Amino acid sequence: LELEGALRHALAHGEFELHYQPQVDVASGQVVGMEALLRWRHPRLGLVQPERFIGLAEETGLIVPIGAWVLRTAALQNRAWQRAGYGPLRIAVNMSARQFAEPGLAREVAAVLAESGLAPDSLEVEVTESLVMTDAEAAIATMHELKAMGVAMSIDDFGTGYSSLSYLKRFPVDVLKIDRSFVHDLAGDSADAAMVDAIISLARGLRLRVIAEGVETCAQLDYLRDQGCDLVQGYLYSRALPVAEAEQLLRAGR
Ligand code: G
Ligand code: G
Ligand code: MN
Ligand code: NA
Repeated sequence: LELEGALRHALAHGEFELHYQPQVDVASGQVVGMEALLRWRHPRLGLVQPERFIGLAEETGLIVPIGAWVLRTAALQNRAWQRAGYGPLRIAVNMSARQFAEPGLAREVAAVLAESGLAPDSLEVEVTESLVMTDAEAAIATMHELKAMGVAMSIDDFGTGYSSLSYLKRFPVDVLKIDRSFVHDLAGDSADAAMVDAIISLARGLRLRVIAEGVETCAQLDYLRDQGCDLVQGYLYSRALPVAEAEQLLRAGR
């Protein structure tokens, strides 16, 4: 209960911030996107990671207004970066099931795009398989609404959820994000390598882009490049950065 009050207070008093993790095109080495990741700048505890509070925010429904803040903040930030000349940049935002199930979500996304002036294809919405499977028909309908607006959709943590391939065929998605658990042991575990190969060829067959998460080593990057992975995200390139540092990185890469 105390944490719930603290979360409400945080939202009302501007204690949330977004950090941005670059997504790098494997072929060109350019930063082509950023994933927005929520942080809570607590006055006493310092920077609190989302694992500590997202669960409660979901349970209490606070994730709905918090998620709305994330969406708007990320869109305005990306538009500001584009205006500053940092090139075409896509911004990826994570969504919780509760937020995605809100009846007004597509309208809210449309309003944020209108306010920010961000092109719809500069926004990517990340959902997990478990989010979609919570109420598949409703989620697929919402995905179609967003798709129709030109917003990109990705499946986060792909391969760890419970959706079947027959469902994947019905998801109007543009991107599969290979979960970092598969990337971690790429060199040492032939089963993980087989999973990664399979996801990449699946993505290619379905004409989807594929992003590998949690890329930490050159060996992992080399492997992924050889397999035809489109984008990588991970500590090898950068952790999630506060705005000023993300901007420095964009400036350096321009
Ligand atoms: O940034 P990383 O640290 O530690 O993120 C941890 C988890 O929190 C990830 O699973 C990520 O998807 C989730 N997360 C981060 N930011 C958001 C957000 O804005 N909304 C939702 N729903 N989840 C988020
Ligand atoms: O939304 P998602 O579940 O993908 O959240 C991304 C999470 O992965 C965040 O917690 C982020 O801090 C973490 N992360 C990002 N890059 C790396 C990495 O290279 N290695 C590891 N172990 N974690 C990472
Ligand atoms: Mn994510
Ligand atoms: Na993930």
